[in-house]
Amino acid sequence: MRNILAIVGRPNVGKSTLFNRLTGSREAIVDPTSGVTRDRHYGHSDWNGIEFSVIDTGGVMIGSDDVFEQAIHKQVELAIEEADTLLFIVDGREGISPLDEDVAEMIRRSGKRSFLAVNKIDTPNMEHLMGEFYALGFGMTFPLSASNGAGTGDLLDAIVADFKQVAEGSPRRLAKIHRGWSSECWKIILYQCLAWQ
Ligand SMILES: Nc1nc2c(ncn2[C@@H]2O[C@H](COP(=O)(O)OP(=O)(O)OP(=O)(O)O)[C@@H](O)[C@H]2O)c(=O)[nH]1
Ligand SMILES: [Mg+2]
Repeated sequence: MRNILAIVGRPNVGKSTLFNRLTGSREAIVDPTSGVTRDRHYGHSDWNGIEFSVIDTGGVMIGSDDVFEQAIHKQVELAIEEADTLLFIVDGREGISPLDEDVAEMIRRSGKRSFLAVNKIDTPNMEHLMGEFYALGFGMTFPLSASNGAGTGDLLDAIVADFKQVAEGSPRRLAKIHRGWSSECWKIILYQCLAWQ
């Protein structure tokens, strides 16, 4: 089973806030200063009984001369490689920035299943702010408040729809062992049949 979700976006849009909400932790540092998250951050979450891994990434600054920003960019590329689904976060209150367009392009190039969440939509009367973000060309676009949790249900329903469910009561390790066993098992039976003939 893979089920790996990477949260990506430019700095300060609320990636770590969402990561903490999904993983039920305070592991990722949330701060109003940009560029706080530098390394990839791994956590575990589940929604409606479907388990998945979450990767929090640093805010992407494309084409920057700053060595730290270049390092963060590398980390994000690695997270995109590792994940099978990408969650692109933008800041609904600030509108589309050129950096958002760069990140959108990076995600498109990856060819991976992706979702766009317009964050900081804390109240229903802010939903009109969503409008301009459809121009980024993501079919699956959701309003979100990572701070108060609004919108996370619909977003997660869509994200886990393609994730594989681990059978109830069977730990992931068991599922892996079982999968390994079955092919080995068939090989042994085949060899024994051949030996007996
Ligand atoms: N109003 C509002 N503020 C939010 C929301 N989500 C995050 N914030 C605030 O936005 C700021 C940045 O949040 P982070 O979660 O650190 O953002 P990030 O994308 O991880 O930032 P970097 O790690 O620097 O890339 C913090 O001050 C958060 O409290 C939200 O849904 N609504
Ligand atoms: Mg962060």
